[in-house]
Amino acid sequence: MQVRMVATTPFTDQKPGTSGLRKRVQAFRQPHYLENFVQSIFDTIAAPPGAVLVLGGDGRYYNREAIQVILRMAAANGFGRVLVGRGGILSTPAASCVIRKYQTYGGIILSASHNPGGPDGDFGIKYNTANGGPAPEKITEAIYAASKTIAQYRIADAPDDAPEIELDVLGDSRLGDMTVSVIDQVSDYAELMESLFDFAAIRAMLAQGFRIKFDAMHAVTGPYAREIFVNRLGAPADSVMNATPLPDFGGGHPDPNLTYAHELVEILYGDNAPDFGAASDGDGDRNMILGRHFFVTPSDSLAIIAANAHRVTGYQQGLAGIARSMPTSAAADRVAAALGIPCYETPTGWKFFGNLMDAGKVTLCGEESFGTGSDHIREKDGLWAVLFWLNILAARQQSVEDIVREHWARFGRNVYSRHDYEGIPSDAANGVMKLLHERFAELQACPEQGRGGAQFGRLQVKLCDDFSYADPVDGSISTGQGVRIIFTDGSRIVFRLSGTGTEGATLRIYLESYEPDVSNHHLDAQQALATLIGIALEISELRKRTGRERPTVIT
Ligand code: G16
Repeated sequence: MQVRMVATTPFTDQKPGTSGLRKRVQAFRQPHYLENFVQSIFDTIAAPPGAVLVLGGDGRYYNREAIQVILRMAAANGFGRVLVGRGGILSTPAASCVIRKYQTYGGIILSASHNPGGPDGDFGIKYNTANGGPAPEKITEAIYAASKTIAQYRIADAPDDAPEIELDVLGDSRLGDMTVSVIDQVSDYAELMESLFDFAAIRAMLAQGFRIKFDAMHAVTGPYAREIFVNRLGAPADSVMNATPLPDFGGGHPDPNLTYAHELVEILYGDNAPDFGAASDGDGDRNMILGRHFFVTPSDSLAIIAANAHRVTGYQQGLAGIARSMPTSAAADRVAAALGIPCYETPTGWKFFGNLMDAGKVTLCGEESFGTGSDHIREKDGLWAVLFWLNILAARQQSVEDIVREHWARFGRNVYSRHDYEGIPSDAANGVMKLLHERFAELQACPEQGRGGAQFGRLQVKLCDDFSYADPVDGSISTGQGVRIIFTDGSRIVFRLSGTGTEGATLRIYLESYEPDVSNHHLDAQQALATLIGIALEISELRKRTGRERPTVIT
């Protein structure tokens, strides 16, 4: 094997965002762009010679080419073995599962998650550590620092007789001193799921005529969903829709929410709707849960999963604690309080949950951005959440809607919505965030001047800040994680700029109020939150500054 040292110059824009480096495919296709970032990862993690790496992606456009490059770079950088999902495919949760099961040094996951794919779409790359989870900020910052000073990268030349490494046939092949092991991308993950949930009870429920529809959105979960729902649980084949992964996701936007998963939503809200619907995203870590004519917000889903965990095989020993990202509603906090377990509030990004899970402080984690998971792996897990719900449904023999309404009746309802303004000019978005910071003083109470917090009708501001987090395990501090405006009755508005977009800026507004009164639980969230929505628009001058009249996506 011939190893080449290739001279290169740094790119200035390789700063990982909320979840790895995400850019347009064209950006990754620039000469040296991918190689620079991969070498920056390898230089940062300094794996010992012979270390084992996991490699796979969500199958989006450019996945295969990138895998060929990364394999040759891994060989040149002294890795002993790389476990690659067949066809270069591994869902994000499956990659986490494989890293943990085979105790590898870490893994590289190729995905831009829910962002559209194709030649004009997005690509992404992230590094996961030996615990199976996304690299924490201190590592992603070090990777970024390395990318700013990189001068060369190492890559093995492909042999003339085998320019492409075979990815479609299970088994081992050699690349210089390194072994490339192509593994089944589904089986380890499916086995793990079977160990956590009562498959017999779910199978019996399906056999009795309980109908499900899972939308794989032409993304990575198709083969996983077929194996689990159809082959192992006996659901009819048409229970899984859009099950063939496509490099451009069929031209769709593989984000499981009410806007982008509209095909599924129409089925679940139509005549003769199935009992249960769910969807997952590009790389299989997100989930959306639907009942017949009913949508479960991700924040409620986390709370309901927590409140029902004792009914589910793998969680009967109890929960150590729960963690949720700051913008996620406090519904889970109420369940944690009732269970007498701690609830942690972290910044947005699954990477912040890793330490808590590794330290045994939490069992369940969740985010409003359609992410739910547990300490079975270190990524959020779309199919896991779907199976958790199916296990609860099999145990309770009630409809999704009845389970949610009973939950609200017991704990009260944290009415919740998120409004996204996508693709707005960065200057306008930054201007809104700056204005909000400038308004902290006028919005907050000032006891010296004998002034209370600003009053908006019956709502009075109690606190405004930019959220910061001190990790209780390693003490690291993360600042600037979202502007919070909290009112005296516990209602709140959060403003945040997304860290996963690739075009302009996406401004997210998170809205939450608490409604203990059952007679108001039937209200539509937008109706119930109308006052808060008005306040958010007024304080931020969002319409004036962005020229947008309404959000791009409401969830
Ligand atoms: C990623 C992160 C999540 C985060 C989400 C949205 O999800 O893993 O933790 O909540 O992005 O982040 P933002 O609001 O910054 O866009 P995924 O599914 O894209 O990997």
